[in-house]
Amino acid sequence: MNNVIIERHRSGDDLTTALRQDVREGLSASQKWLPATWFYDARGSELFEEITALPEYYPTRAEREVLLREAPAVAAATGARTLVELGAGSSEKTRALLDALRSAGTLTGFVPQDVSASALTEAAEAIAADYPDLAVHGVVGDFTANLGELPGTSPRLVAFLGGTIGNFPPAERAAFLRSVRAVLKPGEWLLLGTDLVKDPATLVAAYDDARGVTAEFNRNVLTVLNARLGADADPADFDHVAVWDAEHEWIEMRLRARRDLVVHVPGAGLDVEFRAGEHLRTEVSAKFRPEVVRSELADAGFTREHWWTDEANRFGVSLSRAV
Ligand code: AVJ
Repeated sequence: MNNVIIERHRSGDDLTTALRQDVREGLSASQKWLPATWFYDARGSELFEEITALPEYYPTRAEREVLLREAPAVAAATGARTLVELGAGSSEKTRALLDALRSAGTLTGFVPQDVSASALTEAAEAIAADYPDLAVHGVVGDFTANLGELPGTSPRLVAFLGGTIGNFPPAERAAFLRSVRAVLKPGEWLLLGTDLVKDPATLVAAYDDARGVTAEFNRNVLTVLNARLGADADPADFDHVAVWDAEHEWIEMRLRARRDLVVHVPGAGLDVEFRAGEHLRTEVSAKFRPEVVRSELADAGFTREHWWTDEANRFGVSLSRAV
């Protein structure tokens, strides 16, 4: 294949440095926490793909339903020449957009970006093989850090799908949307997927499936600590916990220590003590109300031109234009 290049903004060393910082901050806090990005080594990305096929995990299917139905409308509205996908993962749902933009005759380039080098490379190569006329320019990096360096010909359409925006706490979410706006020219586009507030039982089941795949995904962050920072965490010492925080309207995933224990993290110069029952927060996944998404987009300098949901109203997709 000669229509694919992969650019690395983050080496393995950069990742280790960033993880060390996050560990020093989050694991020495009185309420222990880590950012959700650390699930996604090769194994974590695979586990997430497995999650997307679980009966309880509706967001992927709901979003795919919207994209399959509305991709032609996205293509007609945007006339995008470049599709940039942040946190692309396997890019499976993105094919609906690529197909529609290709049929519309405007698309020349696809820029998938992801923190996981293995997931990104695999996805970029698969797409390059299936779309031989498309210039595929993969970027391995963190979508918060490397936005300014995203390539592509105007008009660009930035897609941030899956509801991953919900992983940011509110203040960081606003900063992130502003930074996306800052790299776009007026008239360029953002396609944003947001999971919607719904009954807590449905939400909790989506993050605590019967087969335990999400539990394994959650514990994978410990394996990443062990591999990158020489830690000695035993995943079997922690239970998977998923709770709905009704005040903040987000799901929290946590790991709960089954006994008093110490995790040594030599790569961060830290010994982390857990009391039996103590929680480590590993993810927040915020759920949204349609009007809040619109106003947050407006605050960041976007006009929402389309709002689509699946038939069952579980998941929303916003198409917005940079003001
Ligand atoms: C990939 C961030 C959208 O928050 O639903 C799946 C990750 N965590 N199950 C989400 C996830 C637990 C997922 N995102």
